[in-house]
Amino acid sequence: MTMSFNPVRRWASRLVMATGLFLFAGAVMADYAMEFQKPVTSIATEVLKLHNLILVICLVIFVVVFSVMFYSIIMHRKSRGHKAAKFHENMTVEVVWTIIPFIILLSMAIPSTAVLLKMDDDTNADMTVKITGIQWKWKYEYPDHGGISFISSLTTPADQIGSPRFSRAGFKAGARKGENYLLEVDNMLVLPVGKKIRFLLTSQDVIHAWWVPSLAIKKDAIPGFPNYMWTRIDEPGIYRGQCAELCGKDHGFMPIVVKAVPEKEFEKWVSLQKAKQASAKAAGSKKMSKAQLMAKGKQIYKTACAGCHGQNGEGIATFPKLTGSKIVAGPVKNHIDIVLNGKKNTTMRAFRGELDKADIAAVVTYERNALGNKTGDVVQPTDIK
Ligand code: HEC
Ligand SMILES: [Cu+2]
Repeated sequence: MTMSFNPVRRWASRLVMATGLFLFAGAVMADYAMEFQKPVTSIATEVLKLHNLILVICLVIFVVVFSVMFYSIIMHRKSRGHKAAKFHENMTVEVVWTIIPFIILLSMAIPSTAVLLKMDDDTNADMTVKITGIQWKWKYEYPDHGGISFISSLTTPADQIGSPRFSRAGFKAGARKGENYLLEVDNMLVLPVGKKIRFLLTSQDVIHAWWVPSLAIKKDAIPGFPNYMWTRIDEPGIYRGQCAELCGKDHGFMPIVVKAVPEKEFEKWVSLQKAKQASAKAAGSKKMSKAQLMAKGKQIYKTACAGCHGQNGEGIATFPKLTGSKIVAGPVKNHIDIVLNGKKNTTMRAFRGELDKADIAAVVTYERNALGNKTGDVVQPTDIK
């Protein structure tokens, strides 16, 4: 076999390879859909159109500027005998290169401002939903619907997340990743279609951002400061998004899932939620068996506590382990107190607003009788003050 060192042939073969790779990449990318997510609100459609318009304007500028530049460089080069012109203060040129960019900017600014104004107009809403960012989950409240309120947290099993490079204590690597890997939650934000929904957005700890691409809304959730945005969803469906502001260790683990349903279905969901809320309240005054408390407690521990204290109570990084903890082994009163009220100036926050009495009783019972602890104590919802 002879090797060709002819530079022309070498470059030609490189070009063929690059073209092949490019075509191959195109075929692969077809699976990943290069386009934006399908817009399902009028605003999202307008945002997409605006994006396309500005992309085309930029492309035209690119082609025109580079064509003139390359034409001039090649056709008017020195070796052809051309000499650089020397002139100063050419009025015509200066007027032209001021006016053209001005017109281009206007052609972008006018449609952009129109869309921005529409996005900003949250008046005349049919209902309000309050969204609170919490490290690392979302809380949703429906003040217009009997104050329904719930927490929405990630449900992707830990074993899918574990990997040798990204090892989290207690996670086993290697499980096959599901279709909605890291974009699945226990409680979806259920919304009616065709209604103008106003969102009031804030945070309990650090800055988060609520973002669902197919609704084209994204805004910061800032502690101590309310932000507003709105949407009107046209098509029933499930739309997924994520926190879009780096908010700490589990920033990538606080997805958003919106379920848009017809109004009738929404009303049904509302009454179901109200009934659930009422029965949870009633559970606060009922006794539960130890097995019930342990099962409920385990589930709450996994979603609300394991992110810091570890799947098996071993603690993660600077977060303390609960296995053999003095508070867990000590008086029940102090244990309940730290879960209810948190500890000032630490990331151990008050769970008072997030968990109800039965939840707190269950998680405290669980921590005292699992995770390597064995106090034998059973805490009842009625013990939570
Ligand atoms: C964001 C991280 C985080 C989460 C989530 C969290 N904790 Fe904590 N927790 C801490 C930190 C930090 C401390 C240590 C506070 C201190 O300095 O005393 C702590 C301390 C505790 C203690 C006392 C441990 C000891 O020995 O001092 C208990 C009990 C406890 N947490 C229970 C819970 C329960 C129950 C949950 C879930 C409902 C939970 N924690 C969720 C961060 C967290
Ligand atoms: Cu966040």
